[in-house]
Amino acid sequence: MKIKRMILYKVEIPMITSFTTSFGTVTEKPTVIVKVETNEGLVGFGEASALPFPFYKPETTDICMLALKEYISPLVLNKKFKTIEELMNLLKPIKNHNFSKTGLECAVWMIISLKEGKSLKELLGGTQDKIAVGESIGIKKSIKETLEEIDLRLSQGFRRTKIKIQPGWDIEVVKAIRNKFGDIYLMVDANSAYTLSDISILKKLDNYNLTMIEQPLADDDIVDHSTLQKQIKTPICLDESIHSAEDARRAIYLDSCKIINIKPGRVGGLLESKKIHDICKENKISVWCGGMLETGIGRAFNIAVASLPNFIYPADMSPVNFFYKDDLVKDSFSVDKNGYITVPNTPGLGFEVNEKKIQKYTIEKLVIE
Ligand code: OSB
Ligand code: MG
Repeated sequence: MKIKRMILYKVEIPMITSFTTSFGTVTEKPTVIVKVETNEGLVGFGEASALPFPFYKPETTDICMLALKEYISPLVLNKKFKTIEELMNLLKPIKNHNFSKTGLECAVWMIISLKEGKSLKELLGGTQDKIAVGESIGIKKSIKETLEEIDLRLSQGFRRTKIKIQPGWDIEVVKAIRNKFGDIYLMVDANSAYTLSDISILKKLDNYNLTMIEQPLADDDIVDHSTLQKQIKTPICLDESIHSAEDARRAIYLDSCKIINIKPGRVGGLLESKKIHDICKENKISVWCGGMLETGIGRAFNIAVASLPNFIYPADMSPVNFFYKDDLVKDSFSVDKNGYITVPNTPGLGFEVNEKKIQKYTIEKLVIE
């Protein structure tokens, strides 16, 4: 097949609530929707779910627009390819830009899924019919507010509680959660807020029986994560540090983590996600699916990935309407009363893309042919 045309939509759906982590507060979350049209008349959509600022990863929403237009599209437009492997080989000269690549790659997965009449789950080799879900709870104004949100989510059936931490918002809040809710399934995500000099805080956290601590140290520091993992019993989960299966191999080699958070956007797509999944499985490292506050389009691909067998821990996959006033698919997924999402079995995205909504929330559009 050949890609005849790509349309990039920078879309911004108003948020219901802001989301605060150690790296900053997301109050607006523009995203890039990539529409791909092939010479055979097939159409697919993907999402490049970077943040609007470079505080999580350097690639931002605007950088995705630029990279897709200037660097990615010239390498793929009107070029022949049969498989995702061949598509990604065309993109090999481009370093990083994983969110941008994911936007395109996912749109092509959708097209192949439609063409072959197989669901994304089937194409990927997914084995799980449903995905366990936990909410990722941002840093709040008060401990009281945090406890209230946890209470609500537990009553709604969510399988796991993840809270964001940073120096000054860590031991006390974890302690308050344990005091109120006892031995619930609890984990924390630091988004790189600590260094090895904070070892005394990290050792204190170690006493609270957390399922894992996500990305305590810098995103380029699997060496220090290895040093830290030797000193604490809580499993370290890497998020920001892992951009590829090669990164996963090195982190496993150094014993820098016991768990990996796989986000298709961060690692450059579903194919790379599967490679990370596979190398982790071989090495008895369990994985789970993270999120980038995607719309229903991006989340649909995450759901497909999370159906692979080694996705053991609940996913960061709270419904789109937790964050946004609207969505870009018609009947988005929901979380049932036991905290599970059912994985679609239909070809394509598994959810109907609402192009009217894409147009409604578009703030910038580029047609590339
Ligand atoms: O570290 O997992 C993270 C959102 C934006 C950037 C980084 C992270 C997150 C989340 C939200 O935790 C997860 C979600 O999409 O629900
Ligand atoms: Mg994280």
